[in-house]
Amino acid sequence: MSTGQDDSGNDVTDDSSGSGGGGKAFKFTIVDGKVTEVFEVKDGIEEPKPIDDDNGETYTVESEEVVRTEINAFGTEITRYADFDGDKLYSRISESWQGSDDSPGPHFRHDGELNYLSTEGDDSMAVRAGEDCSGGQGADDFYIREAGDLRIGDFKSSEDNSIIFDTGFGLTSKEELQGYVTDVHYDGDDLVVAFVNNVATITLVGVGADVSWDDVQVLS
Ligand SMILES: [Ca+2]
Ligand SMILES: [Ca+2]
Ligand SMILES: [Ca+2]
Repeated sequence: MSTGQDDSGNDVTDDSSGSGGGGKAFKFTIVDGKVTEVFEVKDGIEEPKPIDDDNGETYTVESEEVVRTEINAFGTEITRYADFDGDKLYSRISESWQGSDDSPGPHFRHDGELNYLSTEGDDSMAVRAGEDCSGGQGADDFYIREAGDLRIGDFKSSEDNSIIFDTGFGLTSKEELQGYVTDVHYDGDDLVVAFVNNVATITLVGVGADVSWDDVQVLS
């Protein structure tokens, strides 16, 4: 993956750079409309990934996209991949999760799609460790579902952006979430929020004063 950052966050025709994909690219061998091989590509090296090794995972081809569906004891995860620029390298473009309430797993509340690539409109973005997540123009929602060192590249309260915690661990209020915050400080214009035991930090790059707890929602 290129480390070049697409500052606009709006160019969805180029899936090889910018904020999409969570730092990974994928290659698929497609024969007669069926995915027969999957490779993860990192730094130009292709690693084969097993398909359906546990009978829980299927790949289908839907027009220009490859769709991976994984069903496990906790729920169903659907990941979509696309290759907009035709270089055979696919990026993850979205994920969605549907869990069952009586499973022991994480109970995420948002069951719509979360996107890796932004548009000029209002996006629901998946914030993943490893890259700055940018929403581009529009009133974007940034969803926090995993721990790690998370970075949001273009948070703007004045654009009606929101940070939505959907951790799956049953948090019910901002007050409860704030109980896990151990440090909040500015590093230049970047706001850094640290959580207990350093399980996660969230950095709002260049946000300055354009954010408050009013921009935060807690789903789970
Ligand atoms: Ca591509
Ligand atoms: Ca947007
Ligand atoms: Ca935005």
